[in-house]
Amino acid sequence: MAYWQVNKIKYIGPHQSLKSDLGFQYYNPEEIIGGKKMKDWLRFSVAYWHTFDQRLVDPFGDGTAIRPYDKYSDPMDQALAKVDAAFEFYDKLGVNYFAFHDRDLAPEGDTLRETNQNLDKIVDKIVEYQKTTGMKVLWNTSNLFNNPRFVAGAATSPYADIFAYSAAQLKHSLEIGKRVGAENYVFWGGREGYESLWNTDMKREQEHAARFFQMAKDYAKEIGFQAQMLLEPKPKEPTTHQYDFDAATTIAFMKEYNLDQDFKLNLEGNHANLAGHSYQHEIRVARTAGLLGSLDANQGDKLIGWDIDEYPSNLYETVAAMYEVVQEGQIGPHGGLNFDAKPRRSSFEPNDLFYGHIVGMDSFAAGLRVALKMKADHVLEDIINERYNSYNSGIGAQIEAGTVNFTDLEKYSLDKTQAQLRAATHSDHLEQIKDTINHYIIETLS
Ligand code: XLS
Ligand code: NI
Ligand code: NI
Repeated sequence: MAYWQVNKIKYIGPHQSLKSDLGFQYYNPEEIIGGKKMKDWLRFSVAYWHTFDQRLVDPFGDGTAIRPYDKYSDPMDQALAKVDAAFEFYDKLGVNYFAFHDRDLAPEGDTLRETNQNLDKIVDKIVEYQKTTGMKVLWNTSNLFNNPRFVAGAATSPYADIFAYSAAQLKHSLEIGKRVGAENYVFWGGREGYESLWNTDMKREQEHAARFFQMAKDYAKEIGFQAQMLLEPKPKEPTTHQYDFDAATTIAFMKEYNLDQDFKLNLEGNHANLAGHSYQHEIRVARTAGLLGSLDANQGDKLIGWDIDEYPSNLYETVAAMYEVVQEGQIGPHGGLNFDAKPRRSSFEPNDLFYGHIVGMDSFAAGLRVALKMKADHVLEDIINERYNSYNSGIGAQIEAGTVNFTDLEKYSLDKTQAQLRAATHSDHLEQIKDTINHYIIETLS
């Protein structure tokens, strides 16, 4: 039985008007571009939670979603039907990866033992599908934030029984990651932060979180689960302050607790905006530290300001993100673009899930095309090399080599006139750079 009333989505090339047909305008998976197939640059992943579980609720309204497995009222029957629907969806969309939380797949029982039994039954079915389809798991993770037991956090909960339960839940999630061959394992600390400092022992909570990550890494080693471990920063929401605020904060935490050898970062566009940064900034910070792992592809609405997880459509932002990826040569060692994104509440029909992924995939594919063209033409490289040119010889080279001190620099500078110093600087012509970027976007995509 077909769950989704669409044919396989194909590359149809740029269209001039609103499409009646579903198809990719910029994403051509097998096309070799910049030395690799497009699909290998981008490694798109469907997020199970948003795509198959999300009912399109908002804080003021019930879910509006119409989904093809709604007729199954028994939760386990529905969970099993969702797996069929999911694999048909991956095939029709033409993606090779998906991502999931433990709780996305199957309902909880009253004890962890019962919960694990439900989960294993669904994972059995997923593993069977993987054998026939070759579908891979970009990452899996554990939902340690929805259930009321996590009201005050999981690893950072002030209640030791909750820490213990979280560890036990995560243990099984790692075992499942191994069974499905997940390439990465993500930790998004849903409620790992505080509501108020007045009742919080911040140091103790952060030490507990670090201990939790260390134990997770040790257990993954013990069972031979080789996924790259990733921390996903987010500054706030649901808590007032999340400990993994942004890339820089999370890197400092990783270094303080010696986690930077085993963990990298999974960065999300909407989270970057909530932290007051651009997505590009977060990716640059991670790259600079050698800790770029993977990307959650979505965008926020700057006028709303919540984590609304829109499908990416802003070409300027996807160009900037892919510019960083192209400079890096890849997203991360095992990274991909996971659509941590959902349709708007008013886009409630099943096919809107395809439209959402298509605009997201096309936007990143377009971004990749533009970024590669800019790189081929050395547009920004030349500008940047020129800008730092004074460090390549003379006093600049001595500063970088560490062969001069303050006394030497005083001697060098003491009699320089203001006119000489002004002559040492140059206009950045930033407006011209932006005009050039616009030109590359329009030229490459038309
Ligand atoms: C929520 C997070 C979440 C993680 C996975 O804001 O983005 O979806 O990616 O737990
Ligand atoms: Ni995310
Ligand atoms: Ni998010």
